Amino acid sequence: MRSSPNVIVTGTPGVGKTVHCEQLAQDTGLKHLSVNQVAKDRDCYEEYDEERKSWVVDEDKLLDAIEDDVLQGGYIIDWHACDLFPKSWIDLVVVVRCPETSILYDRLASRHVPILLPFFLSPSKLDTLSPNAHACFRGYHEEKLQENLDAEIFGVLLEEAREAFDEEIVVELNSEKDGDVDSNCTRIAEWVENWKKQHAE
Ligand code: DAT
Repeated sequence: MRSSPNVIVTGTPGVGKTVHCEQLAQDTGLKHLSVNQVAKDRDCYEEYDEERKSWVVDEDKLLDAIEDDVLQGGYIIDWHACDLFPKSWIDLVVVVRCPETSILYDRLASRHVPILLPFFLSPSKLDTLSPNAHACFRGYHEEKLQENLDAEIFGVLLEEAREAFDEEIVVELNSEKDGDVDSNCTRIAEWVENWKKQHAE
């Protein structure tokens, strides 16, 4: 029985998961678990998907890597997917949203192209590419960006969360303007405190 809750913060890339997790970790003392980072550190990749130009995470390996820690409680899990985590591990699922797609577009467009490229292609190498190869990567970047905007418009991550977890533990919070992160984190921190009180022996 854990004495601190586990919270997932999920949502489309660019909605603000990381800024929420970092602030929440400060506000609540829960630990920020970036799944991206764990997958890199613990080599939890299955294969390279040529079409999507990204590495596919080996979910079983990833769950094995974090299970012992997460079962202790007190983690904020930061990832764009949530349906791989067993229901029994999770106490709250926060789906961060950015319904105003022009805001999300600007955030994603301002991300440097190499972030979306295989990580063996460093920014310095990108500068040495021919104009054609550069344009090809930019085209990929645009396609990926549009894919993310569509996912946000259709609420794909919210739907996934509602299918994977009981609806009472799934909350949707907007992160569009300055001040949203603070107010969302205040709400979640209050929820964490209440959870702890209710689960104190
Ligand atoms: P994610 O982890 O979901 O990919 P992020 O936390 O890196 O997203 O945030 C993407 C960018 O958007 C980053 O520059 C911070 C900014 N951002 C997110 N929410 C915001 C808000 N409510 N007000 C202003 N900027 C915000």
